[in-house]
Amino acid sequence: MKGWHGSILWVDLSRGEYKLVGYPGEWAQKFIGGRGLAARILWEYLPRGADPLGPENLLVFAVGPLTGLPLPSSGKMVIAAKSPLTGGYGDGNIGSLASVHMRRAGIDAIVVKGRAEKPTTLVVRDGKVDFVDAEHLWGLDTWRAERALRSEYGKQAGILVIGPAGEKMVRFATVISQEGRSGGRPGMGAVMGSKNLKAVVVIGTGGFNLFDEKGLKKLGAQAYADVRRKKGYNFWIRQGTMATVDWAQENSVLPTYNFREGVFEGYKGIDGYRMEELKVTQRSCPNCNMPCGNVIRDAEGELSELDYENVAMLGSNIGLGDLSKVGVLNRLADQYGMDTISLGSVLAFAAEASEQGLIEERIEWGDFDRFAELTREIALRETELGNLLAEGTRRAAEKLGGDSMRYAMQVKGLEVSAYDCHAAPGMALAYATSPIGAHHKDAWVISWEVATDRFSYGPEKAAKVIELQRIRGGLFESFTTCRLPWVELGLDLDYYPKLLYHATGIRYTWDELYAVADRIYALIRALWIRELGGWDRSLDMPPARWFKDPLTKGPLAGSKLDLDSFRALLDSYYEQRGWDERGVPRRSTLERLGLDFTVETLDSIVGLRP
Ligand code: PTT
Ligand code: SF4
Repeated sequence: MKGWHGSILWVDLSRGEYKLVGYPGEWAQKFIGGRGLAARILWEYLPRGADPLGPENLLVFAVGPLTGLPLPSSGKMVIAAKSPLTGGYGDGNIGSLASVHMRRAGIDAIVVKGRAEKPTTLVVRDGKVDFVDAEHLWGLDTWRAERALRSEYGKQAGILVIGPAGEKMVRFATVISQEGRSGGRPGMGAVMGSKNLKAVVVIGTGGFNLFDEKGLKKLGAQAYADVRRKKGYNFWIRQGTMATVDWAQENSVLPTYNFREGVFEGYKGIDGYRMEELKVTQRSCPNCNMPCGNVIRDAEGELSELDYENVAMLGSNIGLGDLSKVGVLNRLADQYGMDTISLGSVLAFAAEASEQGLIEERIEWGDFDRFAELTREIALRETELGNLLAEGTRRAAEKLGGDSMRYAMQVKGLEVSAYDCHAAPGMALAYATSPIGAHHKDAWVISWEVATDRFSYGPEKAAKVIELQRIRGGLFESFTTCRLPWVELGLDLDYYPKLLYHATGIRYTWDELYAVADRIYALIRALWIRELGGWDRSLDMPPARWFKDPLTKGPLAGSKLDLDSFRALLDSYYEQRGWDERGVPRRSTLERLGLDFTVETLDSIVGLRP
């Protein structure tokens, strides 16, 4: 098999054992890698009903056949597990040298099970594993921990770490790399913490096992050159994803005051031009020639790497219009190792719950000092309120009761990312049907939506969401490379099947690639059904706020989603996917996609429809 190594590194932390094991070639061809491979592994080996924070949960680090190769932005990997935030399938995508090293180490996936007795660092060298004491690193923030490991294992080692939030099992703790890359929004850092796993160091020195290395290098070089020639390249280098702040304000989708509004009076203080004034340097993931890690000096004089999502959620969404202060909250999130999107959402939830008298303490919008303290309390689970918010908005609302679920901006337990949907039914559908909860990464349909008929609930919206889910959530997550060369600069998508051919020798047609993506989506849905023990279409509904509380400011004041129209849109989505009206894949769909192995289990849980 060319293009893949065909090996999974199994690590048992409870026993301190490991083994390198082959997996069926059919898995590689049918699921490609990254998210696809992770979902296939979890279906096969995750004990049904496992506690996400228990030793039986499996933590999967997976790369794909394009990862690490000399082609645009290929330094990415997927980290997946059963999520402690949602109870279903969870994953995230992180840019890290660790992904390149995994390829060179001859490993397609590392699967970690069990729980180490003491804090441990896993050191993987070309398929051999050392279990190294990490007691001296426990309690350190992600920057300090990574620096300590770097001085031990070298500047070029691949390093993934958790911070105090992961150790304390904050349900939205993430995995951090390179002091500013974060992956695994649905609590992948908490899963690492639950296993007493402080860090994973990967060092690989081998080759990539390619079908046609020369052809791949030639085409990869051409793609790199194309990226540089793109019209938007220079502005992208200046602002990266931060340009989205002004765009979101103009289109009334900038999350403001816990998604009550889509415009923010202080947006100029947090936009891409303000960022340019504060910018001190630029960083990137490995193998990338369009670096987007914009680093500013924050209000406390430290470096902070900004992205649109971070700034909108920790800026306008909590009423804070000073980018250097937003930068502090963003840096704290990176250092503690937790997701900025969920953090911004729980802080806004606290401010609104306080305004509504649901919690006693008065928390004011835009109160930077209190939000900074609260960030620490959440990360360390220090106070009653910090501990409550560390559970995420859904659990916090369940505990607070009253009307508080109205202020919990989440789907399936994962907090909504930074696009308001009062007047964007297609984007609301993208959140509602994302396979990990409300993440924008699978279908960022909103830019298309606002440029076409944004108020329509027609079937074309469901079709567009599915098309994007196929390309973004199915293919880029399984290739596994960064999707931004295509999304942001318009790199021709046809490069990818050709690159895949040079890597693997397999000529996938677009129909075959879409079938791979649909297979991955149906398998992930099957995993959710198995782990939750059933399915209900209310799990595919956006937050109630967008249906109930209309926007009061900006050109779209008065807008809100219409419930009946949205339900019809969801029906159309299910139908186009070959899922029944409950949101369960039909037996015929599972069989067509080659997922026969899920049929018996699903049938016994929900009774499959033909
Ligand atoms: C991603 C999510 C995003 S998506 C952002 S900003 W974005 C937030 N970034 C965080 C951060 O930073 N620190 C932190 N403590 N928490 C954060 N939470 C949020 O996490 C990221 C880039 C970006 S920046 C995006 S869109 C693209 N995402 C890709 C993806 O998902 N898949 C893929 N094949 N390519 C992608 N390319 C881009 O990567 P999650 P990263 Mg991220 C500091 O992890 O869990 O998927 O959530 O990985 O290396 O930081 O790169 O406007
Ligand atoms: Fe990383 Fe940005 Fe480059 Fe993508 S475009 S690989 S997120 S630096």
